[in-house]
Amino acid sequence: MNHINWFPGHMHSARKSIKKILLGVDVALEIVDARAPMASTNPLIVDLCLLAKKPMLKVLNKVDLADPKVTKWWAEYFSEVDTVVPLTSGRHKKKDFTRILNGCRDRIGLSGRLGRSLKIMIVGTPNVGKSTIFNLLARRRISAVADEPALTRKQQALDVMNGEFKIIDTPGLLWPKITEQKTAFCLAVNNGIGRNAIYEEEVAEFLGEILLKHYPKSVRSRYQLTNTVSDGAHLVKCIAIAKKLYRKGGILNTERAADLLLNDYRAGRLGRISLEHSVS
Ligand SMILES: Nc1nc2c(ncn2[C@@H]2O[C@H](COP(=O)(O)OP(=O)(O)OP(=O)(O)O)[C@@H](O)[C@H]2O)c(=O)[nH]1
Ligand SMILES: [Mg+2]
Repeated sequence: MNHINWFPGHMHSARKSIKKILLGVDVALEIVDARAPMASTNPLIVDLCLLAKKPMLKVLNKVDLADPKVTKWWAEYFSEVDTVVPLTSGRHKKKDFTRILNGCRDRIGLSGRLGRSLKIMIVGTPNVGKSTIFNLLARRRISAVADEPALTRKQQALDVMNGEFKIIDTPGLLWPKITEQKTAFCLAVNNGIGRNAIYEEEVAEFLGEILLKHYPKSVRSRYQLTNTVSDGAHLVKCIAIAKKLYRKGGILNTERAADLLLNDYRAGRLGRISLEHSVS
């Protein structure tokens, strides 16, 4: 696989406006996907925050889909290098609202803030749940939410709790050349890269490798596999056979099997799964 270059036009303007808006906010609330928190950390955003000297607060989102033991490990890891608010539920209960707000207040310290609103900018890679968190903080559905990358195309701001704080939702941002193969695949498995940018079957094979290594029981029972499965590509073939997915002429339809595997994973039908289990 060559490097991935999925940096649509709106991301160029998003990068420029994020850089500008950052100057006027108190804290950047960085949303990452708990299933792949390293891959979904955007180095471009980290650099912009460093440049603007703005504190960041990392939220591990979608924890309901991630492996709880692995999420606990990541939360501890990040709390040593960053300030993290690991959400305990993907359903975003009321306590997540309070936890995020308190996290932001703690991150910047309350001194000097009294009498004016706290400005929070929500940032992150595509499809990690930024607009969902925006709506959670807004306590109503304002921003459109869907399981597809680059849904939000423009930033939008809202005053909440009689102006006590202001939240800004921003479009998902990637960086121009994703050279690290594992990063690109993790983003793609989690539906964070446009489908035309990366070969779907390779993405499913990458997921297959992780499933066979860390969650073999889940995948074997889901597709009722009894034979030995050697690798990700073989897994996709076995799924095609198990689900009787054939093209005309009796050729195995591995494309549909790849799609099935990815959709089952994304919907949580394979259980709670993490893609990244360590830093490297
Ligand atoms: N299971 C689960 N799904 C979530 C969670 N947070 C968000 N989602 C879903 O993830 C998908 C993407 O959510 P959005 O809030 O649109 O993500 P976004 O980061 O704003 O996406 P872009 O604007 O495209 O960059 C939607 O289908 C949400 O319902 C969560 O904690 N758990
Ligand atoms: Mg959005």
